[in-house]
Amino acid sequence: VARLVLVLGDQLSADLSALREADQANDIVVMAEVNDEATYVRHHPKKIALIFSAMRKFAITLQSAGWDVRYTQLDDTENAGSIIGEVLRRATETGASEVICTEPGEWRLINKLKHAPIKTHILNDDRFIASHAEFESWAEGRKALRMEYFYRDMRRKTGLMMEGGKPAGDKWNYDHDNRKPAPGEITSEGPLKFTPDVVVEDVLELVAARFGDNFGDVRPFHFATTREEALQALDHFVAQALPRFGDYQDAMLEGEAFLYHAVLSPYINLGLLAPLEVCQAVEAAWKKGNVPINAAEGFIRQIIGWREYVRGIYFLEGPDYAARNGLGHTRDLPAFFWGAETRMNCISKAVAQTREHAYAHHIQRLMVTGNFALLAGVDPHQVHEWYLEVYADAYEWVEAPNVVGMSQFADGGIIASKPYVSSGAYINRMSDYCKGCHYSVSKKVGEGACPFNLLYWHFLDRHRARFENNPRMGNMYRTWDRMDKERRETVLKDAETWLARLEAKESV
Ligand code: FAD
Ligand code: DLZ
Ligand code: SF4
Repeated sequence: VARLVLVLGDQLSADLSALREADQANDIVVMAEVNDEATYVRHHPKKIALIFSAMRKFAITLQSAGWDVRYTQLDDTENAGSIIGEVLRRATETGASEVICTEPGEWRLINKLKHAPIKTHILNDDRFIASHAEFESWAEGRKALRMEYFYRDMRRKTGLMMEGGKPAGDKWNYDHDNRKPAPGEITSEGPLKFTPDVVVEDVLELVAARFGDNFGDVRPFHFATTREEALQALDHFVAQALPRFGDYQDAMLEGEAFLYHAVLSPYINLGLLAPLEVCQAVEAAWKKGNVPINAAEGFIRQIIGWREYVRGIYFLEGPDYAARNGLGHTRDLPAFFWGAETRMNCISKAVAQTREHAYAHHIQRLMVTGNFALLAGVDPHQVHEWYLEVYADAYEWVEAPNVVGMSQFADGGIIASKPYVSSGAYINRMSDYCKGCHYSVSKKVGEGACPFNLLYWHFLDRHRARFENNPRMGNMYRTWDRMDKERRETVLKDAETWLARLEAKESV
């Protein structure tokens, strides 16, 4: 009897464990565009368009390879509307009584599959460097789960940039060289752009009609939607941008959404590219002498270090992770996260770019939008949903640890050893946003003072009990305490006034 092989929208890899386990001669692949997945948050239209286009093309690839694929488009009349609904419908249609699938990247869907009224075998997702068991045994008995140590184990395991058991250049981490401010001009062309073919055009029309009211522009659409295209995007990145990736990793420039970043996360997370092959391409470029060590090591660390580590934390911590609110923050997410006007140029530009591309790089996510939400005390669950919606690479296993943990410190300090907060000075150093801003970054108090300057001290002051004994934050509190009392009172009063204007929906 045939079994069903469920392939989810972010499982578009030919060597998926579920496909390896299945018997091509008998078993039937089920893929479905469903309303439940497309609406559990209001995804950016570009994100939905990317997923549906890539799903349709992957289904064609599987068919050409000989698989019997039952594919449901979103507007098919029989569409059951949910993953489980579609599985059950196909089971009735084919007489299958069992389903094989690879573990989804979200507790929500794992639980649905576990409780589906059909026998379901959930296999490990081995498209990662570390298995759950490996991460658990690494974490076992450790007081602090620091990424850096996990990363070293992944270097040893993969052998990437290792020389005779030692890290290349005798140093594990070259981050110190990766903090250069924005350069005057950018020599990279940005990511490789692809012109939509008929498959993509159909999807763009569908998405515009069904999800056109969601935040985000569906056109122009330039993402890669097949493995072949994603491989071209990888080659392009390695040749064009990687040599300077390290130096300008943390820089931000108005009008330059991509700088020297890879923009490969949407493809890796969909399964079009494997994390190891991406790192091997980078290592090869470094070995050839085309790329400096700080760029190659920095990039490889993001993938085999951070990416694997956040996944490990998501599955280690369990289904309640995304609901955590360690600092008790309750403010509603301000309307300017959805494009309403704000006079803060950094936020305005980061949001506009997100609307256009469904993309922002790490420092914009962490030190502009994330920093603001944390300083202003926004409810981390609303922040979490925003990030899950607006970025083309956002799936809960990777988004939630980055947002709830790293950016909002809402997991109580599992991922971050101190909150990522900064005043306007950091943004000014790393970007050109401040010169075009209504606010003055050099103003610490009074009318026109940069809100990040005010809110930074407000945050530290209101969370004093939680953070003053954190050894990495002592300096911040000492600086605060050295200010005279009157000054501190003015800063806090101005911050309160600004927050009251925010709450009153006045123009901020
Ligand atoms: P590059 O800067 O070129 O980095 C190279 C690669 O490293 C990326 O493609 C990505 O696969 C990996 N990577 C780098 N940092 C991380 C990280 N912290 N966690 C996981 N992978 C990483 N990444 C996502 O893939 N999905 C998300 O939903 C997501 N949400 C984020 C939310 C916040 C608040 C923050 C601070 C970071 C988030 N990240 C997320 C991590 C990172 O910002 C993106 O992976 C990166 O911006 C993707 O763009 P890129 O391919 O140009 O990355
Ligand atoms: C994100 C997403 C969207 C928008 N749509 C679909 C879909 O229609 N069908 C599908 O199989 N998967 C979709 N996905 C991806 C799933 O939500 C994803 O598998 C889970 O979030 C787990 O990572
Ligand atoms: Fe952002 Fe402040 Fe700079 Fe304006 S002055 S761009 S609000 S950091």
